[in-house]
Amino acid sequence: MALLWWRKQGEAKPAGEAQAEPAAEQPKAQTSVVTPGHAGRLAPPPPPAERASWLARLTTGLTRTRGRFTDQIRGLFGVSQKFDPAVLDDLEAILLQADVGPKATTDMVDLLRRRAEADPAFSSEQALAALKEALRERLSRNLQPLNLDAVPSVVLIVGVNGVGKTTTIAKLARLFQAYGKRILLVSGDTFRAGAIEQLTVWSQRLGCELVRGEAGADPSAIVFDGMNAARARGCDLVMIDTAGRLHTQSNLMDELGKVNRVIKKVVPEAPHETFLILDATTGQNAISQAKVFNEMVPITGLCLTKIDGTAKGGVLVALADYLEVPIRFLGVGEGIDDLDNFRADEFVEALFRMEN
Ligand SMILES: Nc1nc2c(ncn2[C@@H]2O[C@H](COP(=O)(O)OP(=O)(O)O)[C@@H](O)[C@H]2O)c(=O)[nH]1
Ligand SMILES: [Mg+2]
Repeated sequence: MALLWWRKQGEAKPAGEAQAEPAAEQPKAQTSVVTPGHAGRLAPPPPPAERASWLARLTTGLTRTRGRFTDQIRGLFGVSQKFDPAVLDDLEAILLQADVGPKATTDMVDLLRRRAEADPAFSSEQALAALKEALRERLSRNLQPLNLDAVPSVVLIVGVNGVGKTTTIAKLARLFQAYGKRILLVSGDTFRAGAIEQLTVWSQRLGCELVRGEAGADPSAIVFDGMNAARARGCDLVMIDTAGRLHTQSNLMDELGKVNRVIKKVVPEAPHETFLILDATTGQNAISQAKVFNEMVPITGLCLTKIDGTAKGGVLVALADYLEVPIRFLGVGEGIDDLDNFRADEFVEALFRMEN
């Protein structure tokens, strides 16, 4: 299978404009490069073609959403062979409960009503197929190839506290390693005690290089050193962890802007991708988080974590509707292999699967 998420050769995005940096922002920090050890290292990642168990994991991860969403929909459409428009009120309630959002809900209910009006023989089976198709279409709206062909490519990871940023970095590193990428991690979360150690442990287990600094240090200084180290060492991919922050914490939000500018100082067209990590259990609130973060750093993709912990997997539809960035990756558990690319058709298939 083609690498869905590498931008194809010759499709390079126009480089972003580099911003002039005031001298006062020239960062300095005590950083260290930690090279990977061997003790306790994970076995090499399986080649992508062998990650076939993903559909099963995704299906299991969506169990709670299926319980509240898919099974109820199936119930509605299973009553009679001929589609009965009377079920549309219930369908509307189910879609809203699953956090699909008012826009997609209205559109999909209207679509089924029109189809039923136009065709007296419109069946429940056809209605279910039309609903699945509408979901697929909405979910794949913003899809575009990943912009990670440059060497080094830089991925900035942002999001509020506890959504799974650091864990997602580890999972992504594992996934990219399977494609043969040499990865350097940068511990830009100097705010929360234990964050540096958490990333250090992952870097050792994965066998990735790591640039880290002291707790409380200026994150942009560490990022600056990390960017230079990646260039000097010929790494393919730099992934930058950041502290969790809320939109109310204006100093931390400003810090994110500064980190972004420092990245550009070393590689003007970077970060090539900025992923906002969203906890799927947050539901509709994820949309406002995305809007706020996007004002500080342009978000290029979304990673949804904790799909396994939510009955509101429908929020992906709302995210695809209200935001113009693609959903990139899904996390379905705490394990290192519990993450993969988001693919709309696969997601809908897993959502409507009868059994695991
Ligand atoms: N169930 C589940 N837990 C997750 C997932 N991703 C992350 N977590 C857990 O969420 C918690 C916070 O993760 P962490 O990466 O430290 O969040 P951060 O503060 O954003 O860096 C940890 O206990 C993770 O194991 C996921 O996809 N599913
Ligand atoms: Mg973290």
